[in-house]
Amino acid sequence: MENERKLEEFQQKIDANIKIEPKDWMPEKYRQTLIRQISQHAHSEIIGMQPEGNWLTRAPSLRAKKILMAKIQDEAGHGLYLYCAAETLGVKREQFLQWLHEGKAKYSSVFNYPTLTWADMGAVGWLVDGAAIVNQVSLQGTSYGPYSRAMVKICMEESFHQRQGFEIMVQLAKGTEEQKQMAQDALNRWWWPSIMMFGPHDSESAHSNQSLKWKIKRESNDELRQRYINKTIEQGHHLGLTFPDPNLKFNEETKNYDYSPIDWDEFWNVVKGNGPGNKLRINHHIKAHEDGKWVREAAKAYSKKINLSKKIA
Ligand code: FAQ
Repeated sequence: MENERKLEEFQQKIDANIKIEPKDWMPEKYRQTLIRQISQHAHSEIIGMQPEGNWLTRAPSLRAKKILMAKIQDEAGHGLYLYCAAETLGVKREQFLQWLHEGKAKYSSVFNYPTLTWADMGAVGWLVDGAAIVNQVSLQGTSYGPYSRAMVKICMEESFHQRQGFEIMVQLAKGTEEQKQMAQDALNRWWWPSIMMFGPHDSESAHSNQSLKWKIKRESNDELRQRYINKTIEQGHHLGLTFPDPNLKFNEETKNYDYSPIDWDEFWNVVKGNGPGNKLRINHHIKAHEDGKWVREAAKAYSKKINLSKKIA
């Protein structure tokens, strides 16, 4: 009875758009869903640094290198905000990383594809960050306070990232025939993976109904995917590039672009760990984590020393 009353009050708060804060009562499933989603999101930001890090030493100019470095650094910051938000739910960072390394925690499927040319830096910024923004702008209104506030800060930086990518695409699309081909090839390879980022169709989405009711998610996977497609097609036309989908067509009735069926076999194959880069990404993360052990130990020892000297003073 007591629990039912609490659940009812909780739902009333959600319906009234009152944010849930870490010390508030929340249903255990709400807490678990947030732990899963926010930590997956954090892992995506950190693993997402790898495909772009691949091109840092080969950027075509000092300007391009500085901008790419700043962008990648921002992604590390996003990961940190999100791990902090997830930690408010009572799980320690070390645990999140252990789940990632053991393959128990997911990260976005899109980061398992390779970045083969410099044009991929354009396509990742334009398409992957572009898709991430559509999702994250919506998540600014999520019901959990710490997640919502992290999203506001992240969105400001993501819009700069998307422009960084689009600028590279503009330069290549307006360049030589060979450069235009590079841009087209990158669009061909990144288009479908970026569409898959939004997850399975609503009818197949295991968590959507409950997450929408609790306003953890504010819009469904398909609604967000369609918004991303509509806005990105216009940008692609501006570049003079074509999308790798013969069925892409504006539908006068729905005012949306229709698109071909998504290859869900490919999506699930990547999600289950068999994409082109899954093993590489995780092994690299494990190695970086092990290599950084001495830094974490030194930081801990230093903070202990500071606390001790504060006590003495
Ligand atoms: N990849 O029931 P749903 C970025 C899983 S950040 C892998 O629909 P949900 C910045 C899902 O976990 C990009 N797995 O799930 C950047 C679930 O499995 P589970 C990351 C996926 O949670 C740019 C199962 O499928 N953004 O890019 C994917 O309600 C450039 C059933 O799915 C976020 O994480 C996928 N794409 O909705 C950084 C945003 N999709 O956990 C560097 C926050 C679904 O039960 C460079 N997350 N799955 O085993 C969300 O909005 C949601 O979690 C969704 C999925 C929409 C991703």
